[in-house]
Amino acid sequence: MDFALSDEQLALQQTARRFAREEIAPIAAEYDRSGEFPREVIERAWKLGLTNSCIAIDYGGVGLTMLDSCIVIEELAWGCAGITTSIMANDLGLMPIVVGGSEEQKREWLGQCTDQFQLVAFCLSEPEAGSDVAGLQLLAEKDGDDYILNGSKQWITNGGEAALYTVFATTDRSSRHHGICAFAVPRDTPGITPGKKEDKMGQRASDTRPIVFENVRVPSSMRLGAEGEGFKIAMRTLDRTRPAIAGLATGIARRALEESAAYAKERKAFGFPIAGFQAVQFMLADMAKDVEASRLLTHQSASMVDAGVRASKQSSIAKCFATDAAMKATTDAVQVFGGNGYTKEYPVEKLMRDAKLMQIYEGTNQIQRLVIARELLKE
Ligand code: COS
Repeated sequence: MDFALSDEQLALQQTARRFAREEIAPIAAEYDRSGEFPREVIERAWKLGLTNSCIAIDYGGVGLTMLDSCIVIEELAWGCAGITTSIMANDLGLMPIVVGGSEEQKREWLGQCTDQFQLVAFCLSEPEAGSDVAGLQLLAEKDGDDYILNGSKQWITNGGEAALYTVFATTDRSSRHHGICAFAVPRDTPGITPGKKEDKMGQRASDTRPIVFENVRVPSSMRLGAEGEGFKIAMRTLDRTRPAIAGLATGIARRALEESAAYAKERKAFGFPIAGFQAVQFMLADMAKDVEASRLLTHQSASMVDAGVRASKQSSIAKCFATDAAMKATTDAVQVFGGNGYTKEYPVEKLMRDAKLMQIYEGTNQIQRLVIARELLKE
C-alpha cells in the first residue's frame, strides 16, 4: 500500500489547485449570489484538461484514472462546490456511455466532448422516482426501429446547459428494473424542453432543472447496451462516480478547516485568539481527522474502480462518510466564526449550504447506507 502521490499526480494536483485559487475561488461568491451559470470558467477548465476525466486517451481524452480525477475534484471543490458539481456532472453524464456504449457510440459521443467544449447531463431522477430507480416512469415505446420517449425528469444537473443527455426510460413500467433502457440523446432532438432552473439553497452556480420529453423519437442506434440493461448501467455508473462525490465533499471540508483555523488564530475573545481555547481546538481537530479519513476513503474507492473491481460498498461508504463529514465540518466552521459565520461577508455559510446537497444527490445518504448494508450482508 502506497499512500504517496506520483510526480504526475502531484503536478496535476498543483494545476487544479492553482485553477481553483485563481479562477474559481475569486468568483464563487458572485455566482452563488446571482445563480448564473459560469460557462466560461468551465470551458477554461476543459481547455486545461480538468474536465471529462473519464474519457480514455483512445477517444481523445486526457486519460485520467478515477484516483487522478478525485485528486482534481477535491482541489476544484475547495474553490466552489457548485462550479465543481457542474464539471463533475459531465463525467456522470458520460459514464453510461463509457460503461454501456458500443465502440462506435463511444467514438461518436465521447469524441464529441473532446473535439469541442460541450456539457452533458445524466437524466435519471424523476418527480416521483428519485431513490427508487426501478420505479421510473419515463416511457420508451417501440415504434419500428425507433423509441418514442414520453415523460419527465427532475433535478437534472446541467439540464439547461448540456448538448447531450444520457436518459433512462422504461419500455414497460410494470417490469421495474428489467424494463429500463439507457439512451444517448442530443439536446436538440425535437420534443425535449428543459424546465425552469431551480432556485436552490446551495451550489447555486450549478444548473439544476426538470426536463420534459414529449414524443421524442430516438433511433435504437442511440440505445446504450441491450434492451433492459439500463438499470445496471445506471448502478455501475453510480459505483464509479460516487468516489468523486466523496472527493468533492473532502474539498469542501478542507476549505472549512482552513478557513476556521485561519480565523481562530486572528479572532480574539477574553483577550486571547480563540485558537487557544480547547472548545475551538476540538472542533478543528475533528475537522482535520474527518478530512483525512474522507480523503483516504475517496482514494481507496477510486483505486478499486481503477482496478476494475466492483466498488459498490466502498463507493457508498466513501460518499456517505465524506458528505456527512463535510456537513459536520461546515456546520462547525460556522460555529467557530460565531455571528460572523452566519453572514455572507465570510465564506463559511456558503460552505454549509453547499455541503447539504452532498448528502442528497447521487443517492441520499440513506440510500448509501442501504447499499452498504445489502452488500455486507451478502458477504
Ligand atoms: N452493479 C451491477 N448490478 C447491480 C448493482 C450494481 N452496483 N446494483 C444492483 N444491481 C443489479 C442487482 O444485482 C439486480 O440484478 P438481477 O436482476 O440480475 O438480480 C438488479 O440490479 C436490481 O437490483 P436491486 O434489486 O438491488 O434494485 P432495487 O430496486 O432494490 O434498487 C437501489 C437498488 C435502491 C440501490 C437503487 O435504486 C439506487 O441506487 N437508488 C439511488 C439512485 C440514485 O443514486 N439517484 C441519484 C441520481 S444521480 S443525482
